[in-house]
This record gives sequence, structure tokens and C-alpha cells, in this order.
Amino acid sequence: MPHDSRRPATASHDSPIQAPARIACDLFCAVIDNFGDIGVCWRLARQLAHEHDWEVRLFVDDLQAFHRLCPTLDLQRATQTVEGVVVEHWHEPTHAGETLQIADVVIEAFACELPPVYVAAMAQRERKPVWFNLEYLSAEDWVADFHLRPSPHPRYPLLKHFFFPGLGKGTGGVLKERDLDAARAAFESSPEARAAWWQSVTGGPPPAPEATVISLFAYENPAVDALLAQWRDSPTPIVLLVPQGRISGALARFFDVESFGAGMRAERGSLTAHGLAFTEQRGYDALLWISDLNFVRGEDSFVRAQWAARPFVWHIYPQADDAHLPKLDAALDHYASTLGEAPRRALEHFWHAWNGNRAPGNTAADTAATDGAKNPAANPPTNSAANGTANWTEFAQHLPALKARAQAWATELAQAGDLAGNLAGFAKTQLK
Ligand code: TRH
Repeated sequence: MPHDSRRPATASHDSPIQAPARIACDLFCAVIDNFGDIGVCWRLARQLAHEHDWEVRLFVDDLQAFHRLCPTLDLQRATQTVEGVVVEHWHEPTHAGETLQIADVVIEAFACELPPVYVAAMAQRERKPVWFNLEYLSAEDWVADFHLRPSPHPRYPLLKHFFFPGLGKGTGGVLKERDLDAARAAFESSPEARAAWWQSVTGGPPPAPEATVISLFAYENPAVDALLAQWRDSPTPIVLLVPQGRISGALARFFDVESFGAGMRAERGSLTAHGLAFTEQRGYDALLWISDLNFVRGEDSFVRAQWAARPFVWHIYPQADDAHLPKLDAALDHYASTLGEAPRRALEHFWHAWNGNRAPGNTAADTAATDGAKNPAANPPTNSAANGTANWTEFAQHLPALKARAQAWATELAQAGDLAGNLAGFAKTQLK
């Protein structure tokens, strides 16, 4: 039988010094592909545990993907505690931990289906859990209207709330740790920390100050070939930092090497490129902070680039029927809102050109690309409809304006509030 032994004690007048029990939260994550699903869930789980003192269990069906972000995870264990979060290997649809405990707050990430036995037990619980479906991030206007809408379960006396991340007021916001700005400021103001970063990642000193440092995290993208050629021919040095993954095969082809994995260094004209190991999740922020421009993708790196307060280019996760394009434009509407006309147009052109070809997500492709294999079959560009070239010369001349805008945007974005804080706040109102 389900039990709710982890239910928080409500404040009691009889025992004012008794600390209330912690709020128990179960977060379910099914990995569709790549790293964004678990990337978002792992970040949220840690924030709820560390910043809100919740007792969090994270159910995840793909420990391999999780392990890439969190190397201390033990792939062999069905249950383990990592950084104060209980991690359960959710290995079959009906499995929900060894003992069927139902939490105070239940979060199903990205409409993953909860184990039916778990839902049935939720309905039995004396005090019904606060149940969220955490949706994917979208900057579209309709999101604010649907955020926190309740939806009654068709059979059980349960309510589910839709929790919509977003970039504007009235949405759930995006994840931001309390100490993030301070960590970034400390890194940016410490020449020693930055020099140590360059040494550990590239084995050498920081590049000359006139170099433009660019990080490149992207899906396969036919637009990259023309861009690499433009960087090679740039009048000023370009230092390119490429975490190994789905774009690495294109680098290997450009430099005519077998693969472009971690530790690789190659030069052509003004372009020097370094292959980087895929880091533990926190380590990725430093890459964004050290770069003058970041190419990011999916959802979580897209958000981190915004908090890095530096110009970025978004490779949005491609969807059927180009359903992602309105989302791309909605993000541009927010991000570019106060830019002058010329930088705004340069930004729009560049983002659209970078997204002009489809490269559907697929775990197999990411696995195949892990070593940055040169074989094009391992990294197939999946759509031939090239849609204009990403014009580096036009874009680069607006980098100072884009930098100023990126800084202002990070402040604006913070007004929507941190997603974990927004979710915890709403849950508490429901638990009262
Ligand atoms: O990997 P993504 O493309 O993930 C996703 C998924 O495809 C998902 O199904 C889709 O719905 C979603 O995008 C929109 O991109 P994302 O979201 O940026 O996730 C990447 C994660 O990997 C992010 O948490 C940062 C992390 N990361 C590291 O931990 N180390 C690294 O070296 C790098 C480059 C990234």
C-alpha cells in the first residue's frame, strides 16, 4: 500500500520549536534523446534539494545519458544518493522505486507518463499530491495563458497543473541557481581562474586579446561548413572551442582529420579549433563564460547562454512541420527587443541561417558522434534545403551591440523569476 510517511508536518501551535518535515518531491524524467531532458531535470532536482531543502527523488530511465552530465553516478545501482538527491533507475514503466511512497509534490517532466501504479497510489493518498507536468520551454506568448492551468484526471480525484517555463512575466521562468551570478562574476574577475581553465582544457595559455573566442555546441548543421571557411579567412584570429558531439564530424571533414574529439587542435588561416571533452554539467558554464560568442542548442544550454550574458546563437531543436520556427522567432522577439535595427536584422539573419537545415535529434547520432568521427554517414546532415549562409562579417560587426544587449537581457529575464523557486512557491500554496 502506498504511504505518505514523508508528508510534511504542518506548523503546530503546540510545538513551536518542532521543525516542519521536509517536502518530499518525486521527479520523473524519460530521456527522449540527447541531454536536455535529464539536463533540465537534474538541475531542477538539485535546486529543489539544495535551495529549498526538499527531499527529492529523481526517477530517470537512461542512466547512460545522465552519467555524461554527472560522472559520479554509478551506472550499476538501481538506487543511489547523489548530491543529496535520491536517484532511482526507472527501468520499466511500472517501476517506481522499491517501496511505493508517494511524495507531496510529483513532477512529470515533459509529459512523460507516470507509472500507472504510482498514479493509482497518488489517488489513494489521504492528502493528494501537488502534481505538475513540467513542459518544454517556449518563448511564445500563449505560454503565460496556459501556465499553471489545472487539468482534472479523467478517472481519479487528482488535479494536474501544467507548468510552463518561459522567458516572459506570467510564465514559470527558467532555472537559475541562487549562486550562479556570483560564480560567474568570480570566474570573470579572476585572471588566474581563466588561465587555469585554458591550461586544463587546451593545454596552453589564454589566446591573444584580439582573438574572438567562440564555443560551438550544436546538432549536425550544413551551415557550419561555410562558417568555418569564413572564420579561416577572418581578418582577426578566431579560437573555436568544440565540445565533442554531433557537430564534431564537420570539424573533422573541414580539417581533413579522422576525428575531432577531445584534445584535438587544428589550424587553418585565422581559425584555431580545439576539441573539448564533454564536461560534468557545472563545467559547461565556464565554457560559456570564457567565450565571446556561444553557439548553443536544445533547451538547457540555450538558457545557460542567456545567464552567461554574452551573445549567442541558438540551434533550436528541430520539430516536424517546422513547428520550431515560431518558437525561434518568439525567442528573437524577446531577446532582440531593444536592439537597433541593424544589429537586430543581423541577429535574425544569422539565427535563421543557422537553423535553415533540419537535423532531427537522435541519440544514436550523438553516440556515433562522440568521437567526432569523420565518416559523414555517422553524422548525416538530414535536410538539404540550405537556407542562406550565416554571414559572419555582417554578424561580427554587431558583436559589441549584441554583447550590451545580452547583459541587459539577462537582467530582464531574471524578472520572470527562477523556475525552481516559482514551482516551489506555487506548490507550497497548494500544500497549505
Ligand atoms: O542535448 P540537447 O540537444 O537536449 C535536448 C534534447 O534533445 C531534448 O529531447 C529536447 O527536448 C531538448 O533538447 C529541447 O540540448 P540541451 O537542452 O542544451 O542539453 C544539453 C545539456 O548538456 C545541458 O544540460 C548542458 C549539458 N552539457 C554538459 O553537461 N557538458 C558539456 O560539455 C556540454 C557541451 C553540455
